[in-house]
Amino acid sequence: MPDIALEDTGEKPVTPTGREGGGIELPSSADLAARIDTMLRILASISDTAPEEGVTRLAFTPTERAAHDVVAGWFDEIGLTVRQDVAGNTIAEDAGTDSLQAIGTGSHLDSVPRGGRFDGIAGVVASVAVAQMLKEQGISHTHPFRFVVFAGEEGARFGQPCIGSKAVAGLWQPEHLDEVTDAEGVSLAEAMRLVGLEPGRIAEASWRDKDWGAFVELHVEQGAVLETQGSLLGIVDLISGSTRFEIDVAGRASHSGSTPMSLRADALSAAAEITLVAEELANDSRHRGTRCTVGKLTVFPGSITTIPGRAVVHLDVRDVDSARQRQTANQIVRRAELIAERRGVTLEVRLRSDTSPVVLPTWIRQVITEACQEHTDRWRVMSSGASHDTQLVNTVIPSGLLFVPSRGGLSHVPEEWSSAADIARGSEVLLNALLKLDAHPHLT
Ligand code: HGY
Ligand code: MN
Ligand code: MN
Repeated sequence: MPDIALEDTGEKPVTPTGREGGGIELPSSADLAARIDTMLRILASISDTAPEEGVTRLAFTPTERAAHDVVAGWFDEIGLTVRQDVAGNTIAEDAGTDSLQAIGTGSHLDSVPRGGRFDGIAGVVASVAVAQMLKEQGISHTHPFRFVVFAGEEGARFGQPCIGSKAVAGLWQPEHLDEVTDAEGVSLAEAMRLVGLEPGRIAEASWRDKDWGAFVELHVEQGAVLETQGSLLGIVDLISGSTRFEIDVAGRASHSGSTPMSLRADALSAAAEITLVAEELANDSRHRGTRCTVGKLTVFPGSITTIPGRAVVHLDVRDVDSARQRQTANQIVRRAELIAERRGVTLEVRLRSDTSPVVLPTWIRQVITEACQEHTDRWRVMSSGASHDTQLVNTVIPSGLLFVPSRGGLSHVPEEWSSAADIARGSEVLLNALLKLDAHPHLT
């Protein structure tokens, strides 16, 4: 294989914050679960909300970058070379004995507002644990192993999920980064610049398939299938797609006392009907696998004695079927137009993001299955209702996704919880899967 030189892709070595003195030391090589628990606690403490309110570490905020710096410091301490790309992804490399395509693993550190301590974080901590086990056990591998912390996976702030992994997939045009804004009107490009990144060079973050051979992410399930089925590990065959859009309803604000019901154009009542239509469509028996959610409804002016003149419905349509996902979104819009006509309000529909469901490559899934089987027979193949960085990475290199159980199936809430023992088991299976990929005929 020719030497694969990593050209100057705008990546810069990361000098982990405050390693001299102020750094957060990598937990000692106590037993794996204890080590994982310590790392989880350290990362959970890096948040813009108090612990009892859950973790808030939004995309492209200084808080997200601080978490990246801590993990970069851990990889540095293990002896890996650590880089940050122009999109804010942190990439650590454990060189292989040969110059071959890299095998990667990793996940994300950003969260939803008041979210959990495990979504994304478990996969990052597992990748640190794998890097540590490789070093401690002196395990050599022919392919370079790369450990990735993706930036901005959650769509909560900008309505765009998987921002960093979309960059490695080469799917961003720099001008789009100016068009995407958060609720305060801050553009994604501006937010990236404010934390020292270079959005104008986003194309340089894209991965080339001659540099990368395979990728496997460990993630908490964020659902209750594993727990209710008594399984310990989930091997994902399909990741749901998501279409996220806003329906901005304009009615007529007026006095809540002196305006007769017959003369109203109540934007919130129309928005409420639209919300129930979304739920009705998803509950239709032909929609097994469709999930519609209005997680955010913004009402203006928001005063108890004023009829709402404007209401913005934020919709998230998820599906395992690509065509049905888009059809459902279109059906919601069509029904909303009929509601608007009847109620004398107007609509503006804004698409925020649209990601297709993806079937993950069977040969990677087979490798993960074999790795699971060597640890336990309590594994199952399953689909993912949540979206993941793997969905985007898989557009450029063959990828796989391994789940560990979520207690009560809760996620995106402070009550989100997975056991360090389950994550430790997942980390050992992940290490096993990476080593199997290292010897796989598809990657020699
Ligand atoms: O929203 C999701 O599906 C994921 O947790 N980012
Ligand atoms: Mn996630
Ligand atoms: Mn999430």
